[in-house]
Amino acid sequence: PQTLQTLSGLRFSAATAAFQIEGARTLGGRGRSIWDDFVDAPGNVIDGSTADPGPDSYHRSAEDAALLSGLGVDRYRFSISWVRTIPDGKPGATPNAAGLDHYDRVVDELLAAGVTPEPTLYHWDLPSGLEAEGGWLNRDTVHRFGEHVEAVANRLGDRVHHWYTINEPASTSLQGYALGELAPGRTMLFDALPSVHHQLLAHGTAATILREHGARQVAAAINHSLILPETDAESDHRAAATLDLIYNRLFADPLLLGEYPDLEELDEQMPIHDGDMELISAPCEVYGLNYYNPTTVRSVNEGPLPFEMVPTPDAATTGFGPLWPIRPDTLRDLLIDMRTRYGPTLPPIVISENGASFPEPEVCTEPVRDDDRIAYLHDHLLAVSEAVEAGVSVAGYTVWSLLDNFEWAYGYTQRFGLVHVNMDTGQRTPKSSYEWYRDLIASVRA
Ligand code: GCO
Repeated sequence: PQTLQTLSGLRFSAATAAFQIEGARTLGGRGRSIWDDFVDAPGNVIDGSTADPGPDSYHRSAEDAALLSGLGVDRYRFSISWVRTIPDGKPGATPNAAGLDHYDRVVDELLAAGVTPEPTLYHWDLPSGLEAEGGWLNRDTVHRFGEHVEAVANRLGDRVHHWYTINEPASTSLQGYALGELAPGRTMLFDALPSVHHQLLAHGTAATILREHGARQVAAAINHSLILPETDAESDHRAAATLDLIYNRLFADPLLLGEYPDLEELDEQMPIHDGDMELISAPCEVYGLNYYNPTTVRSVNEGPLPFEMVPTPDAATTGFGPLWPIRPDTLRDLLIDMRTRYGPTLPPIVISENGASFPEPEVCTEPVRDDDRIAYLHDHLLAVSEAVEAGVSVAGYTVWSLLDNFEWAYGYTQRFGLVHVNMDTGQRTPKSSYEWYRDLIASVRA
């Protein structure tokens, strides 16, 4: 459609993450991460699946590259597993050659397919040995991460110039350390806050190392959500402001303004050392932003948190049900809010993830007709184009995900792919949305 022509300057991409697609958890000298521990403990993953073999991209990366080439995307966002490069995460370890060889091959396959690699250096697979020493609550983890980044940059920095540092630190802190829904499954509530600071420091540390290796684009991938009060009551507005603080500003303010928002109401302090905020807020070429849905909250007086998430009124939902409403207009509003809040310190935004799961068959005999996904993606791209027309600078858009994959605690029950994957055989079958995205990219380029 005509209106999407405003997007002709964007780079288009599709995303995956190592633990969600690779399988091969015990091959190539790979070590154990907090996600291996999480999936191996009974009861954590809804369908008991372990991500292995899953889409088996460890063995099928050439097929994935061919699918990306057929899609016509400019770029591919995938992640490099820390436990493949430094299996135990220990200080001063010699990097694991087989792990680096694997990503070397992946990069060459992508370049040969005409797709620019844009790897993420941390998509949740923290080495278990580091979690035993406090994980992201421990400042040393930042230095260990730097060693992983150094090993990867040494090996790939001649061919890879676009990088993501850390992925969705809010999910790790809130769901991983505060609420226990994701690995490492800790339930520390507000005591989890140091994990925020250390992940942001990991971003800054990685950015410095990558720039020394000639990086042209470095960004974190920050998940945001527009927070809506359930009613117009003042208490609901206050609850929404608190969640907005914890979910959005806690990450964007330090990255873009070099300071944390006022955390007095949380009665917590960040473990900041001299120089940290400068490192965290060193300017980046783009701001990576993952967006899926708004969050509606109501205020509550009892319990550990001052708010509770509730269904968004009158919104259609994805495969996840009522807490994943479909409201593309909130992406437009969030992008405009970002610009209003951060003004000239906000670089162009790259949507580093956007997508949806819908109930789809485990085995397909003919291509899945995922009209609901096409509508979701189309409407969110339209929202992006409205934000662009309103003056927000957007440099790229990324679909989550190229492939159906291991959806964390939801195992294989939530399918996000443009390409269907049979998890028993690894067979890949493009869905209608794959053809739609391919045609969309071609048409905005025309
Ligand atoms: C992330 C996301 C992805 C999810 C996607 C759908 O960390 O980037 O959590 O890994 O699969 O957001 O839930």
